[in-house]
Amino acid sequence: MRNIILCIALILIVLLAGCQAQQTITAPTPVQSTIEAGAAAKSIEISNFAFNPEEINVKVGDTITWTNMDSAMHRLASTSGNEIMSDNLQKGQSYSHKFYTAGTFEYECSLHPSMKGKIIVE
Ligand SMILES: [Cu+2]
Repeated sequence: MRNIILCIALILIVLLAGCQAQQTITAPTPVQSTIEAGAAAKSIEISNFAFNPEEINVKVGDTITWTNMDSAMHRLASTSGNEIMSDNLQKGQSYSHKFYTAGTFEYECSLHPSMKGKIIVE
């Protein structure tokens, strides 16, 4: 009698565990949502003292994130105006900027002015 109760208990545990496992597998994966419809996030890598890509086309409302992959520090600055202006970026640090107006925005690294980049916002 005791064995039967143990058996039933074991079967119940296995069944419950099975149910939970199935729930985990069939749980819907969340759909990645953007805060604003149509707005995109673009990224530019700063590596080997260059912006990669050096020139990029984006749409109004897009956000660009620069990430410094160099051991050297970099600092972004518009070459005219002040649309793009970051703090000093250490290795692994990022700077993001959202573009609200169309136009061509040229920038450089103010610590290494030979590093040039261009953002074309359409
Ligand atoms: Cu630099």
